[in-house]
Formats: sequence, C-alpha cells, structure tokens
Amino acid sequence: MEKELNPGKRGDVELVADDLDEALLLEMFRKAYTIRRFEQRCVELYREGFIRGYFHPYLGEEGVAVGSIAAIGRDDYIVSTHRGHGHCICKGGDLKLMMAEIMGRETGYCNGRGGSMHIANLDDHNLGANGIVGGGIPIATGAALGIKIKKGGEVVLGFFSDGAANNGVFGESLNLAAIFDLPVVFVLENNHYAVSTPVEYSSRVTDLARRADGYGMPGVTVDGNDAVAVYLETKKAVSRARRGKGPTLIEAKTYRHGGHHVNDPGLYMDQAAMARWKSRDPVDLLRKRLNDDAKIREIEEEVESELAEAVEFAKKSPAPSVEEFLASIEDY
Ligand SMILES: Cc1ncc(C[n+]2csc(CCOP(=O)(O)OP(=O)(O)O)c2C)c(N)n1
Repeated sequence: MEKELNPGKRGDVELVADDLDEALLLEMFRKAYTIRRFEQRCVELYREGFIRGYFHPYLGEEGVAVGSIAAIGRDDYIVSTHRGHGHCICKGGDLKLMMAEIMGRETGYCNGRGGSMHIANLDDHNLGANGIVGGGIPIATGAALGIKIKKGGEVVLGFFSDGAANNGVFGESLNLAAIFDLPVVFVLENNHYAVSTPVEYSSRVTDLARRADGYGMPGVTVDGNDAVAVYLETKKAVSRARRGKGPTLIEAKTYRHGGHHVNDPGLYMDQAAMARWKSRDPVDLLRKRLNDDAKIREIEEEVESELAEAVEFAKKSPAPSVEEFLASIEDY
C-alpha cells in the first residue's frame, strides 16, 4: 500500500479538519486546480474544433473527487462515470494521455477510441469511466466482491450521480454489497440534475443518503463542495470497509457550474442556487484553507505548464489509423 499522506492519523480516533496537515491540503488544492484548469482548457479546445462528440464538464464538482480519492491509496480502486475527468486526474491520470484520449489521438489512454467518457487506466487502479449511466455501480460492487474472494486489503470507490441512483442496478448492487459486507464505498455525487430533470422531480426523498437504510448500510450526506468534509467522511467509510464491516453510501451534495454537457447552456438550472453554490466554489474553499500564497502560486504555475505540455503533446499526436483500427477489431 502506498505511503499515506497523513500517517498516524488513522485508526479508531476520528479525524477532524484541523488534523489535516498542510502537505495533504496542498496536494488536494493541486488536484482541484488541475481539474478546473484541465476542463476549462478542454472547453476551449472543444470550441476550437479539437474535441468532438460529447464532453461533460465536472466544473463545480471538484471537491467530491479530490476529497474522496485523497482518502484512498494507490492500490485501491475507483470506478468512474461519464463525467469522469476529475476522478481520473485524482487517481493519478497523466494529463498528456488524458488530453490525447479526449482529442481522439492514438497516444491516448484508449488509443483515442474511447474519448472523454471511456478513460480507464489499470496501472492507477482506475477501472474506468462509463457512458452507461449507472453502469459503474455494479462494476464497483463486482470489483469489491473480487477483492473479498481474494482476501485482499483494497477498497473500491464507486462514483455515480443522482440520476444513476434511480437505475435498477443501484438497488441490486447496494443490496449485494451489503449482504456480503463488501469493501466498497458508494460515492453519490448529487449535483441536483439528471440532464435537465431536477432531483426534486425524480425523487420524493431528496436526501439520497437515506436510501442506505433500506439496504442496511450507513448513509451519510456531506457537503460535496468542501473537499475536506468529503475526505473526512470517506476516510471513515474506507476504514470501515477495510475492517470487513462492509459498504457505506456517501451522498456528496454539489452543483454543476453549467449545463449537462459542453453544448447545453443549462437554462433550466436554478440561477439563484447556482450563485449560492458558486459562492462556495470548491477550488476557492481549498485555497482559503492554505496559508502559503507563494506555494499556491508555485502549484498554479506548475499545473499551467503541465497542462500546456499536455495540449501540445495531444495536438502533435497522430489520429488512429484505419488499418490499425480494423486490425484491433480482428484481435477480439
Ligand atoms: C442507461 C442510460 N440511460 C440514459 C442515458 C442518457 N444519459 C446520459 S447522462 C444522463 C443523465 C445522468 O444523470 P446523473 O446520473 O444525475 O449524472 P450527472 O450527469 O448529473 O453527473 C442520461 C440520462 C445513458 N447514457 N445511459
């Protein structure tokens, strides 16, 4: 298991925000800032015609990926969603390979054939994003079942959103995970909309963590814009999973900064709610927790140059060839 950033502060003693050391907070800030800038740059590249197909920004939701993935180690697994760039970056994704994949280039994570919604990276134990809404929930459960059968010590974080929580696989997966005490944490990113359908319309119970009761597992609602709050809750759930006590459902409440995908102006969104959530921007909240302005500037500059390199790399990379594509189909 990789060295923890907060050694000695685990176990049965409950962590509080003040226990977090500066190195961990700086790392969280770096990740949040990277997701923010990576996606802002992708939106520009989309408008310039370098990215085609769908692109679902995670802008505004960064606190969930940053906080939850900081609470697991390199050997632990994640399963992502169609809005998955943040998860991928936090699990160690290489910006060059991500950018190349999103631009459909041969050098990308899936040789440019998966695009934005299908980035997977087994080296980082990232079991992949998924264009099927809810499709990742049983994958996370299956991975946790595999770990249990092999008597491994890893845990799985399974990400999905409020719309996905209304799919049938949600019930089947949570029930199975509960009865077998599987080492999985279900991270429900409640961004309040499934495309244009508000959660108040699709569910009578809008605190979706309450659904955990029906499956016999802890359910907790957390402020998804506060990466530290997400980290602390995930740490508890991960510790429980590692002790063989089974799954937890964490509902992280958050809000998209715009429409469902890059071409959706999101006119149906509640603008007052949007302004409230934006006033508690996840990247700014992390920045405010840090005291070292010089270090913050240094991180921002490093991220900017890493991002510029990634864009350059992707732009210079070739598109996949038709011959190779056809050969790869024959390999199946
Ligand atoms: C099984 C399935 N049904 C429908 C769709 C079309 N679709 C794509 S995204 C989406 C909304 C998903 O909402 P939610 O789970 O809340 O995720 P969010 O986009 O809010 O992150 C839908 C219905 C799909 N991709 N897969």
